Parts: sequence; structure tokens; C-alpha cells
Amino acid sequence: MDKLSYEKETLYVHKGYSSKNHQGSLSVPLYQTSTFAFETAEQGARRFAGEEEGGIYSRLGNPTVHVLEERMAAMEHGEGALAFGSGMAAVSTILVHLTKTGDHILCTRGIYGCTFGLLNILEEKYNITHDLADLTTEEKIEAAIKPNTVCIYIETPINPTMEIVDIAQITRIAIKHGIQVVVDNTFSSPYLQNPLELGADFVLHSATKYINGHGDVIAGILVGKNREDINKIRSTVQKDYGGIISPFDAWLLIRGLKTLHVRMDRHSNNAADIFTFLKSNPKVENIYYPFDEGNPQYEVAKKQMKTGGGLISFTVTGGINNAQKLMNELRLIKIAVSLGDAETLIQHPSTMTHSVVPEKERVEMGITDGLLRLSVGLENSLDLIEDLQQALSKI
Ligand code: LCS
Repeated sequence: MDKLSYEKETLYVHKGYSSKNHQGSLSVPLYQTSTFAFETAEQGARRFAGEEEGGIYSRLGNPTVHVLEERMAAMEHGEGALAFGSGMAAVSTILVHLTKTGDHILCTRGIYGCTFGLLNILEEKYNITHDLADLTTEEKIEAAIKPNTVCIYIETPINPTMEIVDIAQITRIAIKHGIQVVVDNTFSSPYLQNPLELGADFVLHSATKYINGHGDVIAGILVGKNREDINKIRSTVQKDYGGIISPFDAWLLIRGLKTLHVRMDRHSNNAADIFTFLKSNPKVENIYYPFDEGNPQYEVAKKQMKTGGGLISFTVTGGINNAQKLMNELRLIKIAVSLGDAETLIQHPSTMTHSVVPEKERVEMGITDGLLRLSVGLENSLDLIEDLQQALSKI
């Protein structure tokens, strides 16, 4: 890449790699190796001392993984990135990095079920407490911050309620209090939303989802505003907790990223079509979609997201029984957790992704027993609507 700056779609395809240094290989080479041979004992010593660039051992760094990290840092406008073996490894690494015993983490009122589980482990084992709070207005954010709050951890849109929080508003208040902000950007992908641009300190992804896009990898990404923070985490929590990605999975993510923008446009258009269909169906009671003009956070969603994304949550008349019946009647749409794949997936959060959250907290998060979450895929939206229509007609 010769020019100093390129448009983001160009970076998704090229950033961090030059075929000139790799015998002309157009595809990024896969360095499927656990370790790197040194030419001499002295060279090994220099590499360990950080005096010479080069491979040591793939838990500490790998050239294929490095391309993925460079590309993700550019996509999220950060100075550095780290790749992990799962989204949860990225979540746990940043929370362990930012906290110590006695600290407090403030979260959005909804979060992914396993992030909720992790927060409880941190509280039970290390007395790192947390609150889940409504962070939709300045007054509410200020009221939720405690003297020992060191981190505000947000999802937006929130999984699975699709609630939106204003990232810029939260970061403005956090900066005033000297608190770090971490945004889980899984639901939007870097193509739709860039939290670091809005003042966040870290952004993370379950790369299992849109980043990969093909439903065949579990992975995570953490991007930092500052290179020093990322280098510090690389040489401490990531290295010593060890939740790193495999080179092959990094290679698959590099391949997935090349089509991220094309896929996200299609996911978003399909979801917009399905939203219009579901909104007018009498059996659909409530619908949650960021670009619904009736959504109280619509203006915020418009401000910080490029499109409404590919996810829609909804409830149907008849509660959990009809919700499960609807799922069972679908012919094309698959019943599966995860999201961001080419295939359209439907899941039932209260018995699946968020079943680990106790009922009281689940209801406070807005996850009712009748709620369904649809991850709209890349099929033709007419086929998806037909499938939903025939299933809805049977409940
Ligand atoms: N953050 C969010 C917002 C997620 O949705 C998930 C997984 C994670 C983090 C964890 O990522 P993983 O370790 O699975 O790569 N969400 C899932 C979901 O909604 N259905 O299945 C998994």
C-alpha cells in the first residue's frame, strides 16, 4: 500500500500485508507453526530481550495473526489490536487488565450471558463488583458511577434486546471521571460503528460473528486506542492467561474480513426488509430493531451506526409456547445460537444464550420468555419473509 490513507473498504482487503515480502503470494501465507527456530543462541537471547524483531513462539506472536491484528486495528481506528481464541477470551483479558480487587465495573443493563457469568466470577473470587444499569441519560450515567468505578463496559446494540446507548455521551462522562470505556462492538462490526472514534478506550468483538461471517471459527479481537496499552496486555494478561487464536483461525478471519462491507450491506438490507414485514404482522407483538423510527433511541442509533445492522428481536402473541412453535415451524431459517453468518438463524434467549442469567436479572434486562432473536443472513429476503410468513400463519 503506497498511499498514506485509503478508504476503509480498501483497508479491509489490503491493510498490513504486502505480497512483495512473501514471494508474490496474493493470499496472506499461513504460518501454521508453534515455534520459530533461531539461527544462533545469541539471536534467541536478543529476541527474548526485545532487541530484535522476529518470531519466538506463537503464543507471543505469529506473522499470520499479526496481519489480522494490523487489519483490525485499522478498521477500528485504533493503534493496536490483539486476536484471541474466543470473544470471551477478549472480554476476560480486558477486564482482568483493567481491574484489581475492590474495583467496580459499570455495565449496560443488558450484556451477553457469558459476560454476565464472567462478572459474577470476578465478584465472587476477587471482590471486583459490578452493576448493570440504565445508561441512556446523562443523569442516570452520573448516578450509576461509584467512587471505585474503574471501567464502563457497554454493548450497543445490546444482545438481545437491541437497546442502544449513546457511546459519545458515555465516553464524555467517563473521561471527566478518569474511567476507561470498553465497547463490545460485536453486533455492529467495524463497518457500521467505530467506538474508538467516539472516545472509547477499547473496543472488542466476538470475531466468531460478522468478522468471520462464515460460521466456522470461534475467535475474539480487542482493539486499543493506544499502542502502549495493547503492547502491555500482549506481554502480560494475553501471554500469561494464554487465550490466543490459532494461526489457521486468524487466516480464516483475514479471508472473512475481505468481504465484511459487502456482507454487512446485504445483512442490513435483508434485515430492513424483514423488519418491515414483521412490523405489520398482527401476530408480532413487539419488535426491537435499531432503525425503527418508533424506537426511543432511534436518533442515537442513526448518529452512531451506518445502518440498522442484521439483527432483529421480537415477541409474538401467545408467549413462550408460540415463540417455540414458531421456531419449530420454520423450514429455511435455522434454529441456532451465534449470529452474523450467511445463514439466517433464530434463537430463544431466555432458554439459550441468556439462560445462565437468573430470571430476576433477565427480566430486568428486558429478556422476556417470549423474546426471539433473528440474525438475518445473506439469502434472498423474499425467501426469508415467505418462511416467516408460513410459520407465523401456524401459531
Ligand atoms: N459478546 C457478544 C455481544 C456476544 O454476542 C458473544 C457471543 C460474545 C461476546 C462471546 O463471544 P464468543 O466467545 O462466543 O466468540 N454471543 C453468542 C450469541 O449471541 N449466540 O451464541 C454466542
